[in-house]
Amino acid sequence: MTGTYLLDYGAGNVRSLVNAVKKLGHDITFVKDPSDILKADKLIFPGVGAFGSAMQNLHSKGYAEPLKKYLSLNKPFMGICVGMQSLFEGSDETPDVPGLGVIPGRVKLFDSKDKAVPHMGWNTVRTVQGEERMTGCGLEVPFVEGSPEAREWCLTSTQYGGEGSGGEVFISSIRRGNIFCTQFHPEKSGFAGVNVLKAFLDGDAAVGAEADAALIEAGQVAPGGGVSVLAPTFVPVPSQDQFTKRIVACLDVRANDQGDLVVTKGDQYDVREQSEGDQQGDVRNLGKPVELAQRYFEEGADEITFLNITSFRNCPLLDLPMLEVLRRTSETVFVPLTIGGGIKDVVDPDGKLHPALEVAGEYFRNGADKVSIGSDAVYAAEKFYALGGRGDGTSAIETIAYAYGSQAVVISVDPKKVYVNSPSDAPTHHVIQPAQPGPNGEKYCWYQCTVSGGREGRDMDVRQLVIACQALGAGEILLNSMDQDGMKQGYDLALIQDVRAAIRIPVIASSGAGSPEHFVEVFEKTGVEAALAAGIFHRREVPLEDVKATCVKAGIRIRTVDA
Ligand code: 1PR
Repeated sequence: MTGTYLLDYGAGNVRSLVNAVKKLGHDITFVKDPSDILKADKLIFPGVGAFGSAMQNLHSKGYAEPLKKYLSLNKPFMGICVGMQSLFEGSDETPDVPGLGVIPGRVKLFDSKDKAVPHMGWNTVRTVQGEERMTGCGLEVPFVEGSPEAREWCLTSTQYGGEGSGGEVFISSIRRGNIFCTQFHPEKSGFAGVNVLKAFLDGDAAVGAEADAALIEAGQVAPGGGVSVLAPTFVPVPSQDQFTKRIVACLDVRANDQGDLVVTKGDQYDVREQSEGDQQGDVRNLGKPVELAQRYFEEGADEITFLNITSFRNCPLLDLPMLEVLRRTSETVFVPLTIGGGIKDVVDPDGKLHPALEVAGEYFRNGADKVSIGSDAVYAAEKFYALGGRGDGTSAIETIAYAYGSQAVVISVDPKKVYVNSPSDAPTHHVIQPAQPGPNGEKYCWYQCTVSGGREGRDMDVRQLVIACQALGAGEILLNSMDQDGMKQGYDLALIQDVRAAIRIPVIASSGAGSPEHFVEVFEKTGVEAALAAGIFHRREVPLEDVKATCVKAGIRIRTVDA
């Protein structure tokens, strides 16, 4: 059968792409056999995950040679993220695994000296003539260093980091003949990104002109993943860093006492209504997960996070409600989706054990772009220190990062303040001076990590946790605060500053937002890459648009909503 084919090797979230293609009124057939590749009129290769595992899969499934043949015939091809990177000669992400070698040059990791790496977020692409065409949002972006011949492939470039030594310019899209690739994921880049995809699908055989036009139209677009591409010498015009701060909407999800899946929200993690006497209050019900996610997408959320907050119970692999939430959300929401809660080894009722990697894979295949690990990250960090500061390759962080890339692994941290009179009262922990003294006048505190949704404190401080998680391969930290959660008094700036300074991976500030000014404050005072809120959005107390407008007014670079 001819038509448009999707080259999927079984890793990562291709559901969102298929949903976007269908929404645009096109059919798409999955490549099931190597011979399908040459039958395609148009081929989309949405590489997801890490470079090494992508290449290994291409070879083991027998797709590499037919793909090279297809490309040599100059048939319409769209590569996305790792689908673009695989065309190069190799990647620093997995240095010993060669790429297809169609494009000269290698994919290199960003330098993290002056900026958070991976590149997670929205950014702007410029044509080589210097026009700004759109904002691309990276789930993660590495960069490609090219030879002079690779210059001919570069369609757009993007700068990450400031001027001078810290700024790096990478290739954000390429085109040559009918080969068109984007480092970002158009299906995760809002409506503008979907239009880029439309241009490829609607165009006739020569895809280039249509895709170029869509890039010009796009205005603002979104995320890429992987390790991105660069050669600063390609860029004939001065570039400018347009990387934006992200606003994340978070949905804490659980079944209420009637068994309906609802978005709930706690104060300091207590999600039940106040009640009289011994009676347990009802679980707060703030709406339906899919509907709320849709609303936040339309209002301009840069990412949406779902947390299954009753995951401390053992959930069988097919935790159907959350999978269904993802499946349905990814039909209409085209920004990155994160799912957290229960990313750990799970045991089915029949006793069958499923490793965390398998659990995560199930979520990725159902529409998640990232998974967020809470309790299991604390246990992995404990093991890391017990082994003298190294992993043994078996933790959820390590296995998922290896298969899907570090950009797909978020660590959700649930810290609680422990006040002390003097640093010597907590000799094994990193102690700071909080803005306000403790209830008994204590001048110091440390932040204790908890597991099981804050139910159990562990002998580990936040700094120890995030350093270990970064070393194990995590790509981002979602930093909650049990003390600030739901209080609407602003983020815990001392905690966030401390974590931001300790690691180089991106940090999402969470817990306590009560006004648009709190977002400005956390961006200005801590330098975090993203800020998350829940309660104020669910209760419509602060519209997302107001948050963005206030940030823009304060001179903070923010993605404006695309139409
Ligand atoms: O341990 O890997 O199974 O993950 C469990 C996940 O569920 C963790 O990410 C943990 O943070 C989350 N969780 C568990 N119990 C609760 C609870 O509230 N009872 N939610 C919970 C944590 C915190 C934030 C919240 C922000 C912003 N929620 O995600 O959305 O604090 O709120 P605000 O803007 O209203 O202040 P595992």
